[in-house]
Amino acid sequence: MTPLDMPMKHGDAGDGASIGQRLSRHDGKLKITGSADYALERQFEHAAYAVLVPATIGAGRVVSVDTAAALAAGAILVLTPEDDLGLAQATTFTGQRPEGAFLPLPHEIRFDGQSVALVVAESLEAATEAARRIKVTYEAAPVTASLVQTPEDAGTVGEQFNVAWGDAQAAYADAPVKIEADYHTPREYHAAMEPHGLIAKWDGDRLTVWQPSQWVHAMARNYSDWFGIPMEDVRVVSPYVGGGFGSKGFNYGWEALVPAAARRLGRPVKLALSRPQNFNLYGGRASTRQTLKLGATKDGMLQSILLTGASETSTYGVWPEQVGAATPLMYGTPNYRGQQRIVQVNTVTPGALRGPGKAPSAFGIESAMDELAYAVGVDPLEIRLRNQPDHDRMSNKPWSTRRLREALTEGAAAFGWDKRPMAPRSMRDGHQLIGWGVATGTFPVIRNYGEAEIRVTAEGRVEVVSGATDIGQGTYTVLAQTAADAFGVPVDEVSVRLGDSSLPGSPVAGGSKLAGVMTGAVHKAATAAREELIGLALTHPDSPFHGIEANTLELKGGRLTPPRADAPNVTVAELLRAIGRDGLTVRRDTLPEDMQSPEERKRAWTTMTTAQGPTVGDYSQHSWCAHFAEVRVDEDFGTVRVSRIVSAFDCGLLYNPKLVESQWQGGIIMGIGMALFEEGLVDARNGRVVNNNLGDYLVPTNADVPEIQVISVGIPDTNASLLGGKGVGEVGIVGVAPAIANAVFHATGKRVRDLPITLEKLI
Ligand code: MCN
Ligand code: MOS
Repeated sequence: MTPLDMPMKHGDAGDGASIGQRLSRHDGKLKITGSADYALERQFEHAAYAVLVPATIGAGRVVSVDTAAALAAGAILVLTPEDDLGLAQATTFTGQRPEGAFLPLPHEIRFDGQSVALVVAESLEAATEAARRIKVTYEAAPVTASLVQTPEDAGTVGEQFNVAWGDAQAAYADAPVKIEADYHTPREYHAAMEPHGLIAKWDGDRLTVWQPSQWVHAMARNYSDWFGIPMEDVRVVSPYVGGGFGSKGFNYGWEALVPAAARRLGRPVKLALSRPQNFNLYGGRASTRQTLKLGATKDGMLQSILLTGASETSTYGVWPEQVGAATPLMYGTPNYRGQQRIVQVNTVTPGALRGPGKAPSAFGIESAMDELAYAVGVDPLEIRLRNQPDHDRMSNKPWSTRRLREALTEGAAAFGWDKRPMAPRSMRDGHQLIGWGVATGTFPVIRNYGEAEIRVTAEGRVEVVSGATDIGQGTYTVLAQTAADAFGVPVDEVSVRLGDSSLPGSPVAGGSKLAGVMTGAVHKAATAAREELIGLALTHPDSPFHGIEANTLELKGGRLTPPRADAPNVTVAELLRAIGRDGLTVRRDTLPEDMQSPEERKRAWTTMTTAQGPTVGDYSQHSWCAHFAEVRVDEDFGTVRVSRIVSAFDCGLLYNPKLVESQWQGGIIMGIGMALFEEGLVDARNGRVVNNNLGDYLVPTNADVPEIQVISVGIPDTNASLLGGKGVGEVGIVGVAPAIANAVFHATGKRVRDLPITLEKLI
């Protein structure tokens, strides 16, 4: 079934109140029943199958690749560093296009697992076997395996995100109470169920790519740049995605090999990464270290925060995992200084993973605040309430909405925080030590532009058409709700088509902004369609409303009615039939007047240069949350179980509370993973990620996840988005790990500053 055939199955009356309803996810049933057509599951006649051959050294050079045995074993094509693929560099998300040729199979090896060849055969099995027979000769070089190995002052590629106000060093020196601690977070991975990969098919000089994607437009531009063909001749299709979590937003270099092979062979080629390759052919969250110094008065009022951080990146790309992303926003300190270095190691370039920067940042500051609470003997909830800032000191702007105080108090009430004894090790149940912890989190509101088309069919149904993607977070569903309200039909009458770069423009489903951006664009297009229809109804000579004395009509529940009761009352379909129209198509975008040129439009839909940060405009805009966690720690074995979580959020207006709760819970579950399980283990000899599979890289399973109660304390914030919603997708993970670490301290008296909290750190 295609998205167009799938109506939303819900019974609101189309009276303008679909937004705010708890509709189930449009793609839910399709995914559960196996009828969602994932990009990588498309079948093509004469398709060939590709496998990537990984480097077995962590740094050095490929001297030669012997392909004879692979070709003898059935490979129909092998691409190696010797092949000139004739590719050009692609525009990056910053809008820059580097000069020169693009080499997806460079001789230089920068990390273990880097692709050294692509092997294509008639089946996946044949390609896998042939790939095994590729013999690569290397010249190995010394490896810098990870941040842990690197001295504090080595390999820095730039100090970034330096933030300062007041005189933090002097204030720290003068502070009566001082806290200083180091925090560390390891490499973490997206671990989406659906692997990365693509199917490429050429029709003459036109390329179609089926690929799981958070951003089809940017990927289409990327292929057009690499292959030197117009963007109109590239189509990227991604109707359903089995999880991305930040990893499917941009192209990776090895992806260029698949269309290149398809062109050489003159047939479709498919590549799906193996699970281990999903750990090293694109980057997860960079490992981070941070030293925090907090200076405070004896009653726990912050005087100074000093942050020095470092995160790892590759030797060929810079990904800054901003350990100071949340730190300056959380508390009202009069003095602040934050600095960060980026250190090069032999890894694939790290990337965005749900809550990038904010998640490790919150682990630092929210653990340190707990340490301060114990140093001054003030309850951890109370010390947070005392230090709430009245405005954003970094930008010197007022908060648009910041209901973190409400999140803290309402979350605490639902959790029963007032019964918490202050002393560690004061609650137990047999052999289990029980602890309660609190921590807060934030995520910026990012704004951008979008485009949408509304098609009204002869039957009076409404189709929403956009190239935006639904990666599981609910785009199909909230856009149907938005169109239903703005146009005036029941949501069952709306269908949504997404995930195709030939459709109207959209920014990335990333940065927790797509819902705010695209509900705005769909609202605009659907409102325009409604006005156009009403205009036709009033002016068309064959309309039943022609000549009535009214300057407008109501469109509600799919029916057009004039203000006067005795006048005609017709359905959208009846009107269209009367005036001899078989439908109506209206396309709108939210780009300003001066950004309407073809170049500006391309820039808007394919780069991040039009995204606006949280302090563009008069306010500082963010989503906020407070997490309360209960843990049970086995006194003998040190095993930690999270037994209860209550979290309260300010994300503004919720377009669909059911989906929002699911987003928050999903983020919280990933936070449990961050706290207790997830850690990419790197072999110090060669930089190899050794637990590169879902058996050894642990993520929370159902048995690890307790009941999670989520509460909304938000109010509509129309500075943040047209309908008043703030970002939802990522804020849930931010602050969960420190809430759990703080609960572990409360249970055991042991402060773990090095994630994940595994049993050997507690015994
Ligand atoms: N929503 C809402 N009301 C709001 C805001 C959002 O009802 N005020 C709901 C909608 O259902 C919307 C969803 O929350 O579809 C997420 O909206 P938003 O916060 O705008 O985030 P995006 O649409 O930009 O989605 C991306 C975001 C990110 S950045 C990551 S990472 C992440 C996340 O979403 N990856 C996910 N959630 C994910 N969920 C799933 N299932 N899979 C992923 O890969
Ligand atoms: Mo989300 S990490 O911004 O895709």
